[in-house]
Amino acid sequence: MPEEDLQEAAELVANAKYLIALTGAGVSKESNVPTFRGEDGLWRNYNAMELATPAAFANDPKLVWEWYIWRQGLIAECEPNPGHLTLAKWEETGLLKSLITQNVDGLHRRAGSSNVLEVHGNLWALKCLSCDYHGRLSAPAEGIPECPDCDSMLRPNVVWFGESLDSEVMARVYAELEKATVCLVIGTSGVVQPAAMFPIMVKQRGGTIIEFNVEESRLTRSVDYHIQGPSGETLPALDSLI
Ligand code: BV8
Ligand code: ZN
Repeated sequence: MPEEDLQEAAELVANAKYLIALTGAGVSKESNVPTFRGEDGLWRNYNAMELATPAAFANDPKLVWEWYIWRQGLIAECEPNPGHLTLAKWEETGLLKSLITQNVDGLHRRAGSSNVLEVHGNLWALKCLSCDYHGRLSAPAEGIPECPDCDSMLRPNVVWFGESLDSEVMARVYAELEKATVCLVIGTSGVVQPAAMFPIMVKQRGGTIIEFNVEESRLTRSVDYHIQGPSGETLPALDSLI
């Protein structure tokens, strides 16, 4: 990564009128949370494209719950890394106005970020298939959880493929995209829609995109700066120049 890129990017971040961030699984990689499409990806072992769908759950809720319980057990052992902590610091100092994450691991909040928009839901959140009960696990589920109000089966309150993103969350996301002058794009392959469109919408309004990734993504050709390297190192490195 040429030093001048980082220096220029640091000036853009420090002087941003309205800075937002979009994160994906890569920001949690250094916390030992597997990414979705990497060599250790969740997809390879569990073919999540088949598991993270309403049809898979209807067909075999036990198998889908086993996958989520396995992920809950894994993520319960993970800690936020310096990349999460830097983003939380930038919110604390008023620099970062909002954080839009595709991740369901909850690590941004655990790092201290509070203005977090979880567009794909949260691994610990539950909702009932039959009534409007919503709950939250504090530890990995033990078997298929049942609704305390109507005894129906509960499901993870995450957004599966083919499901719409929560309309209230999306309204807040679009409001942030409207105001953003600089959008950080951290650890995402840019494969999943509509999240992959968010940085493009900022750019179309004249905003600047700064990408932090270990390799090129589907978004790289649209970004203004590509800061190469693990975000657990590159975000603190940029912070040290502010
Ligand atoms: C919807 C929750 C519409 C569940 C997830 C054909 C073409 C285009 C789109 C579609 C299509 N067919 C279907 C669609 C739509 C579909 C979609 O986008 N499919 C893709 C796969 C083709 N999208 C949907 O279905 C969405 N809903 O569109 O609804 C609709 C309209 C009307 C009415 C009804 C419906 C819902 C999508 C949400 C799916 N849910 N997760 C769960 O987690 O169990 S998505 C899942 O992928 C995760 O949330 C994850 O965050 C997300 C995106 O992946 P990434 O975060 O980018 O992770 P990935 O592994 O891919 O990449 C990691 C990156 O990190 C890499 O670039 C790597 O280089 C980098 N990295 C690695 N280490 C580091 C690093 N970077 C920095 N530092 C490091 N150390
Ligand atoms: Zn219920």
